Amino acid sequence: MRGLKDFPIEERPRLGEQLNQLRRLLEEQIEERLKALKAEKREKALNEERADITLPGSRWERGRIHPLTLVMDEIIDVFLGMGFEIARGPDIEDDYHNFEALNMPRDHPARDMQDTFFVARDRLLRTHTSPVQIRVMERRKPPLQIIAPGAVYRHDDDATHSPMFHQVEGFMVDRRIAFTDLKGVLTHFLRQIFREDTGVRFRPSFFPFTEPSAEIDIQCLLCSGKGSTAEQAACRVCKGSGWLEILGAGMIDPEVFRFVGYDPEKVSGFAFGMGVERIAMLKFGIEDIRLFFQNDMRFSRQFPSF
Ligand code: 2U9
Repeated sequence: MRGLKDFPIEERPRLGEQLNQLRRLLEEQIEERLKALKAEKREKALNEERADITLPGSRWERGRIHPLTLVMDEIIDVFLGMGFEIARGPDIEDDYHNFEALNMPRDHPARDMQDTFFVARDRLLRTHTSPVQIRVMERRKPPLQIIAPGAVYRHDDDATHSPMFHQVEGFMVDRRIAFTDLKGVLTHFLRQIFREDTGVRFRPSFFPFTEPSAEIDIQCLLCSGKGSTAEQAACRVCKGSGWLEILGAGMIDPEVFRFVGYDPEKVSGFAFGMGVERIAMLKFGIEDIRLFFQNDMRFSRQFPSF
């Protein structure tokens, strides 16, 4: 078309007409081919991309109850069965309720055992749930049977220590509560949580807030107290001793009663504490505490769902 001007003027109308015809022809053919290609594509899609509406839908994996929740609930159930009440308190505590009222004065070496996260001069992440029980005693009079479950925080981090972990502590306070009450309640508890015939051992120990104090062991869950396996190797779980430390406990120190305004000549009581992660690890054979907090479904899937 552009070259038309190079031809003599009288020939231009005829040439123009022919060119126009040629253009129409090309346009028609391109249009036709385009239609054919589109039809072909649609035909192919209809054949190949057929949806199978009989296939089952994809499912969301069902969630699980966290193993720590399972164990925590089991522990709580046993104490509710013996008439204990549940008490809760703040995760951020003051120095007085976390330490001083529990017979751990400022700058006393007793505090070394609980490496503490301070959030302000007088505010800290509670290192145990004992302050919950101090707060209950400040408000109420005996008789009291309380458990205090919850998260606690210590500056510790390895395969068996996590900077955040869970405790269940508890106490019983009334007139004439004796060490035999402690033994009876905790032996019953352990035989409900582990086996009815579990061997239980009380060893003398020390805590700033109890006197006398004890650590309580159960017979090893793997070797049943024998300390070794069939191949005569030292048991992997109890390292050959036959026993597993599972609880701390004792008679509440008279000093603690004075702090909350109770007369230690009139009331007595026992208290105990346990780490929930430790119990769950022993119960389920978990070797690294960090698995509880990684939220990996390959771990979670292994525990019973509801
Ligand atoms: C009050 C008075 C006394 C709570 C107790 C323990 C012994 C104990 C440890 C177990 C493993 C902490 O998680 S752990 O590291 N606990 O050994 N706890 S007696 O005594 C109390 C509590 C409250 C008012």
